[in-house]
Amino acid sequence: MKKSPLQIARAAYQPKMPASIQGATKLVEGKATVSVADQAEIEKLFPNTYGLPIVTFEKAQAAMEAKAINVGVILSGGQAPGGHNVISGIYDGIKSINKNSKLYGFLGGPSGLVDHKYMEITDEIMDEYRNTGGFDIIGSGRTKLEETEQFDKGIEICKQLNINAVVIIGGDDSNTNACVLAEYYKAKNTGIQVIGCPKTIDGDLKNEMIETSFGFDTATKVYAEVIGNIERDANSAKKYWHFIKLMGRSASHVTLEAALKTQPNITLIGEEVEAKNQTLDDVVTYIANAVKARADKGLNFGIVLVPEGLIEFIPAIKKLIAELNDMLAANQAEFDTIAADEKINYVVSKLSAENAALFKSLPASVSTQLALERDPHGNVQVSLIETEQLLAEMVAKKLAAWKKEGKFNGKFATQHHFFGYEGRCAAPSNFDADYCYSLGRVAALLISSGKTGYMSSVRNTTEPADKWLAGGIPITAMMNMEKRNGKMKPVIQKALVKLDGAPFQYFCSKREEWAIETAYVYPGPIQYFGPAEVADITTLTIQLEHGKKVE
Ligand code: FBP
Repeated sequence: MKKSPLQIARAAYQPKMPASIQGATKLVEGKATVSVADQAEIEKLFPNTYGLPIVTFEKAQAAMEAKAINVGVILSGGQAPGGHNVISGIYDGIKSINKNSKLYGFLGGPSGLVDHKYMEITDEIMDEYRNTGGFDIIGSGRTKLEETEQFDKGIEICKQLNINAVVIIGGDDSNTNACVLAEYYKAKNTGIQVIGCPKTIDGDLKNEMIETSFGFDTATKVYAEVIGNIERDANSAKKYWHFIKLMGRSASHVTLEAALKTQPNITLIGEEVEAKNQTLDDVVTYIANAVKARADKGLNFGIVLVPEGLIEFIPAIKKLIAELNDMLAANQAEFDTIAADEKINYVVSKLSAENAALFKSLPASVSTQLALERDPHGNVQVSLIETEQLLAEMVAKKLAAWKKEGKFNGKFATQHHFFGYEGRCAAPSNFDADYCYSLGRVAALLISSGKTGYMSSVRNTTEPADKWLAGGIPITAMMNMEKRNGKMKPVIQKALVKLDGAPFQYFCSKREEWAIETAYVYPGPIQYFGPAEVADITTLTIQLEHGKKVE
C-alpha cells in the first residue's frame, strides 16, 4: 500500500514508555479492592474476580525466565486512535517475554472469538500498522459477549490455538463483558485469562487508576484543529453562527476539552443541563440570549458546541428514554411484528400520558431515533440525531419571534457541522502512541504474571512518559449495578463530566467572557515531531484534573 511521507516517518517512531517496564520488572500487589458501589451484589456475581488487589510493576534486578504465551486480541466498539499501538505493545511485550510467544487477532470485534475468525499477527503485519490510526489490522465490531454459548465457543478456539489469554480493547461496555468473561473462565477453571484495555474517544472510561481512555487525546486534537479553523472563518466572514456537534454519546468530555482548547462562544455540557433540570426550550433560550448579546455589540457570528448526547441529558427526555427502554424490553417480540409505519403509533399507545405527549411534541427525526434504533448494548444511537440542526432551527424560530416583538435586531444565519468520525481514525498523537503502546506492554506483563479480570493501567500521564506508572486494576473495582434493557446488570460505572471538577470549574470561570467577546484560540494541527511542549503535551482535561496551571 502506498504511504505518505508522514506515514513513512511515523512508522519509524519508537513509542516512549514508563522506565519501570523497560527491562526486568517485578509485580507488586497493593491493597485489596471493593467495587465503587453495590459491593454485596457485585461480589456475589463475581466470586472469583472480586476483591483482587491493585498491582503495579516496578523495576527488578534480573528478568525472570518466562515461558511462551499465546494471546488473542479483540478490538471492540468504535474506533479510537492508538488501537494499533496497543496491539504492537502486546506483540512486542509477549515476544520480549519469550520470542516463541504468538499473537492472534480475532477479526471484526468480539464476534471473531465466537465465530472462530482470526489471524496470526506476524512481524511483517505488525510493522505495517505501527503508530497508525484505525482498527483495520483486525477490524472491530459491537457484538455483545454475554451468553454462555458465546463464552464456550471462545474456549473452543482458545484451546485449539493454545491461547493463554484474551485481551479486549474496548470501552465501558466491552470491558464489562471482559470482566464477565474473566469470571466465567476462572469459574470453569479453563486457565484462560482475560485482560481489558481502556479505549474510547468519548473519555468516559476513567477513574483514579485509569486517567484517560486512549484516543481521547488525538480525537479532541483533531476536533479542536477544525473548530479553530471554523472560528477563524467565522471571525473573517463575520456572517454565520456555526453549530458544531461533537461525539461523546454518554458524557460531554470531548465537548468540554474542545471548548477549553478553542474558547468558543457557547458550549453546552449535558451533565450541567441535567443537573439544572433544563428543558429543550431552556437550552434554546440560553443560546438565543447569547446570540442577542453579541448582536447588540454588532457581532452577528459565533460558535456553539453541542455534545452529541445532549438530548439524553435533558431530564424529561431521559425519563422518556427510560420508559421506552423498559417498554421495548418487555414487548420486544410483539414490537418486532408491527409494520414499520405503525411502530411509532404502537410506541405512543404504550407510553404513559406524560411521556406520550412529550414524545409526540419532538421533531420526527428525534422521536424516530429514540424509539427505533439501539446499538447491541441498548444505547440510543445519538450520533444519528441531528441535534446541531435542531437547535439552530429552534434558536432561529425564537429569534424571529423576538424580532417581531422588537427584542432582537441582529442577523442570524447558521451553518452546522458534526465532528466524530473525522477524529476516530487519525494517526495517534505522540501521547496516544506512547500511552497505547505502554498499555499493550502492561497487558502483556499482566498476562505473564497470571492475572485475569484486570484492566491495564498507566498513570501519572502529565509527566514525561518515563515517569509514568504501570500496573493493573481489577475490573470489578469499577463496577456498579445499573438498569440495561429493562434489567439490573453489573456494569462499569461511566465517568461523566464532574461539575465540581477542575476542568468544568475552569470552563465556568471563563465562559461568560468567551460568550460575549471573540476570544477564539486556533490550536492548529497535531504535531508529531518537534519540541515536547508542542508535540507531547496531553489534554487540558488531564492537566487540570492533575492540578496543573493551564493559562
Ligand atoms: P465507543 O464507546 O465504542 O468507543 O464508541 C463511541 C462512539 O465514537 C460515540 O462517540 C458515538 O456515539 C458512537 O461511537 C458511534 O457509533 P458507531 O461507530 O457505531 O456509529
